[in-house]
Amino acid sequence: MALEDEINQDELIEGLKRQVVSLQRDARRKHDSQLELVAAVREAAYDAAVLVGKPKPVLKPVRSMGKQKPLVPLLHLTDWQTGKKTISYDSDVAVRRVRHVINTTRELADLMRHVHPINEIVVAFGGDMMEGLGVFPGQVYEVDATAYQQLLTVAHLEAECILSLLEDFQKVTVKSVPGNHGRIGRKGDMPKEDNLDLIAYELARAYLGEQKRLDWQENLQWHDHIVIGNYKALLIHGDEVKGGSAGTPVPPLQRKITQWAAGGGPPEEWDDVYLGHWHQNVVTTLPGGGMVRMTPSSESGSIYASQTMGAAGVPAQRLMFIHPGKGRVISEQLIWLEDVT
Ligand SMILES: [Mn+2]
Repeated sequence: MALEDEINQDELIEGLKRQVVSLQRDARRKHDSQLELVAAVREAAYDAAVLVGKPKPVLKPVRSMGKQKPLVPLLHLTDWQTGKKTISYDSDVAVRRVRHVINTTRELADLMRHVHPINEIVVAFGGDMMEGLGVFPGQVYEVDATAYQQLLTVAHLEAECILSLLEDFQKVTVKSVPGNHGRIGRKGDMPKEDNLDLIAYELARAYLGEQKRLDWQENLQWHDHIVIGNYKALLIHGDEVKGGSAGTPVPPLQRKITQWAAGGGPPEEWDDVYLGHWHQNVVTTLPGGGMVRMTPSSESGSIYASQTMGAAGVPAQRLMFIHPGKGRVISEQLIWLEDVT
């Protein structure tokens, strides 16, 4: 056999081998296609949320913008409860809903840019970004991931949100507070600082690598302070407010925040308050004119919410546009999520 033929023969054999492997793979796939498809989709969703290596600094965006006064979006991301499993929610749905919020925010900011310069954004992480484990008895039956998995998914997702926003905004500022679901063990077992939310924020900051246009300071307190020009607001998780009745926490919420405003609260100056925790959309005005905005969760189908509050909240996150000169919100919207499944 000529050398040329031998090579061709070898190639042929190699080609056939590859084909056999591929056919075997196909056969196996068809065999449990249903199961494999489900597994593949789950894996893809997780993989996509996982960053590989340290990201390079994101390139500074260049945008043409309108001539009116500049605006700053304030995006309130809260109560993702990642890891919670209900009839319409699980870890994968959480990832898809969060991505939808980020994409919608980028689109809305682009629309506003026709009229107003928008160079920066403030992100407020409100806590309970993961469901946790052992927060209440029997919780282990209502999750699809261990605390370790939840922690990694959330930290990657938070980092991904910031990287995505850095593509569109010259400056990204992040404020963050822990929630009650990040608690490790039963209430009072461990110091407040031992909280999965706080660990995820720290991991996310580490994943982000060197991003010069990002300002995200560690905050171990139960409140954080949002300052956008003349606009000042308080960010809390919301479990500080106790004693809601008949499905609404509004009376105790108003009472507590009015007490804080009278000097019993955090020492910083603030007009508005942002909170989550209650998985409801509530906007209420304080006697002094400040606005309290309670943002829904991205979760849906909660039996607990149905039973205790008489309403399984409709999932959403909240986006405000702040006029830094006037020091107030000039427009806001809920980004509804029930169609993102
Ligand atoms: Mn909570």
